[in-house]
Amino acid sequence: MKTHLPFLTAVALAVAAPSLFAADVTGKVTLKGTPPPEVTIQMDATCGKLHSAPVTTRHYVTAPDGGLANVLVYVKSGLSGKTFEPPKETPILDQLNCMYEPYVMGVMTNQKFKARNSDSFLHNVHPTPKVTGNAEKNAAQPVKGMETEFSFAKQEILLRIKCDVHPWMFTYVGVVDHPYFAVTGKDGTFKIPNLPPGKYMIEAYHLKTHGANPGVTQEITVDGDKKVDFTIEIKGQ
Ligand SMILES: [Cu+2]
Repeated sequence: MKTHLPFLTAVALAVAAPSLFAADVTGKVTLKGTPPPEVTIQMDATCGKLHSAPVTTRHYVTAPDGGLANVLVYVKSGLSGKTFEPPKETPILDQLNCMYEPYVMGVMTNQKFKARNSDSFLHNVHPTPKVTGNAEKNAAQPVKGMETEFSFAKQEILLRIKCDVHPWMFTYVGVVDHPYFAVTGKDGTFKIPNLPPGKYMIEAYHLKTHGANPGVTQEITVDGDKKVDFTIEIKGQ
């Protein structure tokens, strides 16, 4: 029996002190209510011929069960006083067939990301921030494969980027002043990894639903992996 004691001690410690370990916060955002129909985009001839079917706006991208894509889920409060280094990864914001991909993405403040032109004609990448300290920029990309690096210093939810050549091309970047954020996928799920133990307010923000208002929030205590689901309701219908 003696030989089992170290193992049991280790188990007891792990159970007694779960708060020593960072945890994953996962969940799903579900849309309640029927979204208005998307609008068909009227592309010019050059762009139109790249698509075999009509392309629409992406205001409410939902799964059959109501899972809502393109929601920025992030820690709204609970991290104050802490500073974080921006992640080394440089996410790609692509321009392909006259559409931005992805439609919503997240980066940390001062994290570099690259806008790329994957089309064989001119796009320009034109961020139009509203938060003081985030600079408006404009990068013409006349050649296929061109990449331009961007980063923004201040938190902004969400920062709009447009293409001036193609007036339907918009994309939105959640600039968050820490690394604990995620954007929901096509099924509405998200994962915020490695959140340190603590008490947090988590916000789920959806551009078309919330606009200038805050998203929906929940308070959670992270002392191990946590599941937190959100419902976003379309009002006024
Ligand atoms: Cu364009």
